[in-house]
Amino acid sequence: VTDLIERVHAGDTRAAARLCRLVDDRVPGYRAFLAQLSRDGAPAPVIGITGSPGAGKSTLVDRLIGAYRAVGKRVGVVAVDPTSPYTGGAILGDRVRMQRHFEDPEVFIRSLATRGALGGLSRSARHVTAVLVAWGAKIVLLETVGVGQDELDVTLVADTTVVVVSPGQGDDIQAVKAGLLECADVFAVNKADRPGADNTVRDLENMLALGALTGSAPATPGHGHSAVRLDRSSGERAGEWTPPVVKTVAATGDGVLELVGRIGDHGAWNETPQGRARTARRVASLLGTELRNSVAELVADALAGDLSTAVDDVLAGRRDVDGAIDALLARFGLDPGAAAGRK
Ligand SMILES: Nc1nc2c(ncn2[C@@H]2O[C@H](COP(=O)(O)OP(=O)(O)O)[C@@H](O)[C@H]2O)c(=O)[nH]1
Ligand SMILES: [Mg+2]
Repeated sequence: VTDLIERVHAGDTRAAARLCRLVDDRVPGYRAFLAQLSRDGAPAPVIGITGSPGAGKSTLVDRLIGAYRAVGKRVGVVAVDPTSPYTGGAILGDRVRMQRHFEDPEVFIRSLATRGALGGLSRSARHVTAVLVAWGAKIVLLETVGVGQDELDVTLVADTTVVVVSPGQGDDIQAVKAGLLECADVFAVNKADRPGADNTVRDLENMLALGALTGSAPATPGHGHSAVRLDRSSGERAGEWTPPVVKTVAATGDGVLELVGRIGDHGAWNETPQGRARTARRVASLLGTELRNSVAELVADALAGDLSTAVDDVLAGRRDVDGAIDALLARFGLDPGAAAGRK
C-alpha cells in the first residue's frame, strides 16, 4: 500500500483508481491509507454540483471539465452513483455525457456508490476527494444524484455549492428544496435555450432580493439535527456573499465561462474573514454530522447481537422502548437520561 500511495502522489491514475476502490470498500486499515495521503500543497477547491435529476448537472460538469482543462488544471470528478432505490443506471448516462473526458489522462472521473449508508455521500466523497487531491487534482467537481439527503449533504463537503435549476422544472423555484436554496453559493439556471429561463432567473433574483432565501434558514443539512446554521440572514450585510444567478446552456457551453468566473469569485470570498467564518460553521456542521453517523454506526454494530433480545423484552412487556434503549446504552456507560435536561 505504501507503494500504491507513492504512485498516487506521483500522479498515477491507475493507482488512484485502485486506492479509491480500497477506500470505498473500507478495507481494513483504509483510514491509515487516507492518513498517509499528502495534504501538502494548495488545497483543491471542491465544487458541489447539485439540483434535481435532469436539470443538466452532468452535461454542465462535462462543460466545466472542459473549461478547467482549457486553463491547464488537472480535474477530479466524483459522480454519485445511485445504487439507491431512486435512479438505477443513471451513472451510465453520466458516463456518456462526460465521455469525451474519459480519455484525458488529466481528468479522473470516479463514480461512487453511497449504498444508502448514513452520511454516505459525505464520507465517500471526502475520501475520494482526498485521493484525487493527492493524485494532483487542482479542482474537484462533485455531482450529486439530486435526490434525497445527498442533495443537501454535498453542501457540507463542498467549498462552493452550485445549484442547477432548469426552467419548467415543476413549479420552478418552488420545486427546489428550501434547504437547498439556502445552501446555494451560485445558481446556474440551465437550459437557458428553453422558454421560461428568464422567469426562473427573475424568480430567483427576487427571492434573493427579498431575503426570502434567508432569515428563515432552517437547519443545516445533515440528518435532521442542526449543529450550526449556515445562516444567510441579512445577506446584504457588509462582506456577506449573495449568490449570483448565471444562465447556462450546458448543451452548447453558453454561459459556462461566466459560471466558472462566479465559482472563482466565491472561492475568493471564501478567503475573506466572512468566508472563513462561514467555512468554520460548515466544518463544525460536517464534524457534528459525521460524529453522529460514526457513533450511530459503532453503537449499532456493537449492539447488533443484543437487539433481538431487546426486541423480545419489549414484546414481552419486560421493558418499554426507552427502558430497552437505556439498558443497551448503559453498556457503553451512556445514560440518555443525563441528556434529558439539555435542550
Ligand atoms: N435543451 C437543453 N437540454 C439540456 C441542457 N443541458 C442538458 N440538457 C439535457 O437534459 C438532459 C439531462 O441532462 P443531465 O446532464 O443528465 O442532467 P442531470 O440528471 O442533472 O445530470 C439530457 O438529455 C441533456 O442532454 C441545455 O442546456 N439545454
Ligand atoms: Mg447526472
